[in-house]
Amino acid sequence: MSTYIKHETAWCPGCGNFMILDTLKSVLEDLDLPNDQVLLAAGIGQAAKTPQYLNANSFCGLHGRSLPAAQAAKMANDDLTVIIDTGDGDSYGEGGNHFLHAIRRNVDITHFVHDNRIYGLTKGQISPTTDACTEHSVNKVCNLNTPFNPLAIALSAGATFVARSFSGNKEHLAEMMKRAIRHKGYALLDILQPCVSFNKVNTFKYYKEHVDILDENHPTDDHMAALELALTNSDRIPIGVFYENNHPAFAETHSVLSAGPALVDRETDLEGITALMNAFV
Ligand SMILES: Cc1ncc(C[n+]2csc(CCOP(=O)(O)OP(=O)(O)O)c2C)c(N)n1
Ligand code: SF4
Ligand SMILES: [Mg+2]
Repeated sequence: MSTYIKHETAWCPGCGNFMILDTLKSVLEDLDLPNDQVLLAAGIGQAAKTPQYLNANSFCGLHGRSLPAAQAAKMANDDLTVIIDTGDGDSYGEGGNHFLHAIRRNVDITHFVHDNRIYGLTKGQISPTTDACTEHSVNKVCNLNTPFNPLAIALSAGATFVARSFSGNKEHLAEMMKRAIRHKGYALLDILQPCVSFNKVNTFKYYKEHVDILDENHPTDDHMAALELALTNSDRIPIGVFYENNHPAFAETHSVLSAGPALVDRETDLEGITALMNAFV
């Protein structure tokens, strides 16, 4: 029996989050990851509830602040599989600054963004990825902000794995999740997720009609090709792995982290720490 037990959820019937939760659960089982060796981190929002519905270690932090905690956990315990599973507002809005700098640091963590292009929990305010000139429940005028392009921004900041998937295609989503988790370094998977209650523009039907699976000849090692693809102004939405490289992850290049076992398994020099603390009294 699965150890990743599913609990009762508080999402609207038909929400894209259900498929993401189900897919994540089966991916963790398929990868044979023991649930005590998985950390799911999130901030606040509908998407950010996901870790609470799975039986694994979890961290729920302030809005947008799960990335630093997730990186710290991975640095302390390299045996953990660390997955940030949260929303577009949490990741690109409130957590935008952490997003940029987590990419640059390239700690071996996986970042799943449930991108419903809206603030769902707070009832439909525009998010960084809301389409330009669209109107929503509490935003009754055309959105005048230029939409944030998470894939292009991640690529420009030097992300070592960048991909997109769609919650309406379970097989594709599972494959992308597995590749992102297996990647050694920071991996971004932006997941297109309909919010049936507050985003009446980017619906299941809309995505079914606009999403294209990336051609298998797309060169995933070509940074400029990935950037060009991410910046292409078209109503077609490619999904798949845009880019991946094998640059060493943070722990491999850091002299202390690479020098021995995980920090949590090392002897603690209590006397040295006490002396250091006392120096500040
Ligand atoms: C600092 C701060 N600002 C704003 C809020 C209010 N707030 C809570 S959830 C949320 C929206 C989250 O949006 P997103 O991450 O896209 O998640 P969704 O609900 O759409 O899944 C906002 C604005 C907050 N809790 N803290
Ligand atoms: S408000 Fe939107 S994102 Fe939140 S549970 Fe309902 S459909 Fe899903
Ligand atoms: Mg959202």
